[in-house]
Amino acid sequence: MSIFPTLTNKTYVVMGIANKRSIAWAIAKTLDEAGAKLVLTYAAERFKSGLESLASELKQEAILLECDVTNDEAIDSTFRSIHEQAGEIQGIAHSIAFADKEALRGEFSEMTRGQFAQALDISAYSLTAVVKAAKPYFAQDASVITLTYLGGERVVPNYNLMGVAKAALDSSVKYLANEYGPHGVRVNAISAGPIRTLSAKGVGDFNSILSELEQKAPLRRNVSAEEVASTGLFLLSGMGSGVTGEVIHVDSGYHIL
Ligand code: NDP
Ligand code: KAL
Repeated sequence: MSIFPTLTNKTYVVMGIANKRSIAWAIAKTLDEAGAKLVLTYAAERFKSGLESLASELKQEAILLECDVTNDEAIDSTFRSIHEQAGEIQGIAHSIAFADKEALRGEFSEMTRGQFAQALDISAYSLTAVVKAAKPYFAQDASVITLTYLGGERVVPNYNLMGVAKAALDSSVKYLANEYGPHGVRVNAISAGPIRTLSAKGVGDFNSILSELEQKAPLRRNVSAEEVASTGLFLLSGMGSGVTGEVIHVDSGYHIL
């Protein structure tokens, strides 16, 4: 008997696919493999055609919707539309973060008030905004995941204001888990090790972070987006029932050092 969960006829929303390297894309492929009905959201019209060609690789036909998470009305109308087109929502993968590149190098305190507010808005508040908008449409045992990073727990050079945003995100996961638990909705985070994606490109000293993990982490290797996605499948499916308010590190064990 296979223990691979079956998600046939269950609707999952995946937010944050920029391209084929995105962690969200690995999550979408894994959910698709498990038979889920997928809704993929993108930030702006210019990303639509790229996502359409990626989505054509999926087994099931996905619904594509624009959703800029800085806009409350856009979030509300996206979730209304998801409900109209796909019924109740079994789960959401929130894989979205942004900070001004200029603030992701050098001194932490050199950032501006505006850079700080934008990073916290897109990378932390958006999780709550999305959960709030989905509330009327959640299935009774729905599950939400978000992606976080170790730089929210301890100082990692150059991560700067994103570290503060991830700390806020991790804390939001706990408050949301407590509030939504009585409704049967679980909320968890995956803390991923460094993975070469568009976001990781050209920021900080990414290569040295990859090689430090390879040399020191218990597993002595880096992790793949697919490994993050299989933990995502566990949390988003019934296999993770009983787990909420948790941060699971998928980082070869680096965080224990
Ligand atoms: P990607 O660059 O592939 O994904 C980041 C996504 O954020 C993009 O799809 C981007 O959308 C989206 N986004 C930014 N601003 C907005 C907005 N206003 N509205 C909607 N979407 C927006 O990188 P990753 O896959 O690496 O990142 C996904 C998550 O994983 C992030 O939370 C990141 O912090 C986290 N993470 C990544 C790690 C890594 O090493 N890569 C390690 C640990 C955590 P668009 O392209 O359409 O603008
Ligand atoms: C310590 C690490 C090295 C890198 C330092 C900071 C990384 C911050 C992540 C943040 C999400 C990156 C950006 O916001 C980049 C942005 O300013 C420019 N890029 C874009 O606009 C592209 C086109 C779009 C698609 O990107 C976004 N985000 O919209 C952290 C490493 C080791 C681990 C990482 C990369 C963690 C993480 O949180 O992503």
